[in-house]
Amino acid sequence: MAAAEQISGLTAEQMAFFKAQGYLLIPGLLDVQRCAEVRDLMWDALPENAALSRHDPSSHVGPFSEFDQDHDSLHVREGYRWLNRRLGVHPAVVDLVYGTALTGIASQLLGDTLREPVVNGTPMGSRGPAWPGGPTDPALGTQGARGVYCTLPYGGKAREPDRCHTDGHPFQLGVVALLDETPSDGGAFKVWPGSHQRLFPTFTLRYDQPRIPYYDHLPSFKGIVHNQAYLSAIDELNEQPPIECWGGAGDVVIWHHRLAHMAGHNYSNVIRQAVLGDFSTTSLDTLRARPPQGDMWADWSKAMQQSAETYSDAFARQQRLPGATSQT
Ligand SMILES: O=C(O)CCC(=O)C(=O)O
Ligand SMILES: [Fe+2]
Repeated sequence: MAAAEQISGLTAEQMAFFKAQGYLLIPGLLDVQRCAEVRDLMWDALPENAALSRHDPSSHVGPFSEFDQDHDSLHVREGYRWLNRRLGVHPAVVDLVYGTALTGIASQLLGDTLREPVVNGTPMGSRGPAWPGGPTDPALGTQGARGVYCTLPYGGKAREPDRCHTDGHPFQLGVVALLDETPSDGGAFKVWPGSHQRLFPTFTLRYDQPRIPYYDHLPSFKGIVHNQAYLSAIDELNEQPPIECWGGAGDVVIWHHRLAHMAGHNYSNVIRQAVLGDFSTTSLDTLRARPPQGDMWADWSKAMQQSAETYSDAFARQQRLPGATSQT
């Protein structure tokens, strides 16, 4: 992709593809030096006596040993996952996600005032999990990116099927930026193309989700409630192959908030290192509980609303879409 094309944001074809498929791979968007800086920060944040050691690749294979594991929601080291959410508000990470390149693209797609990050503000996970033993809510108190999310190599672990999900918190546009070389089958983010169109109308609320309280003595329902239409759609999507967002440092995938996705399984021998972040507009405060009926792009920019969702076969192939044929 020519650098000149990126200066003023996305091309009409990139926007069309995003609209139709719910994701867009943007290779080489971010500064590789910044990526290297964030990799250093990740290693520097480990305790000095950790068994996981940067210069000993044999120590990179998961799961975390009992000695190294930590359930601190700001710096998780559990199983194969190493999530440093504290770094989500570090100036270098905020610069990667909310620097001019991605902010320009988010403005072009969302067409409204973006919520601004707070450098050195409150990171995701500051208020602990969403419910006892549950996941951490990416929106609760978060003033920066979600953080640096790593997946250790699985080593001899048996292969597992791919299983998709959608995120339970309100936002509009997701970003996953690779910090280092991530081979295919190496834990890259995976997306189910077109699933945003299938899933969007199954939600009760346009950006949010009904929540149910967690009670110890009534453990069958925890936090989020999904309806049958959504659950059936997820079952169907799980039968379809995802697109794998492998690549190198500085490569980015942007994705629609209702796109089905997963953290890939890491069958490589290198750690998957990525920054995850969300974009939202200030109008999300009023939009989030509206119903999902009508034009699903009504809240997006005029250019997105008008996009005809057409792109070439060659472009679809660059985006790794199997059996690519142009949509009309
Ligand atoms: O780490 C990843 O690639 C994805 C993680 C994810 O989907 C999530 O935390 O909701
Ligand atoms: Fe997710």
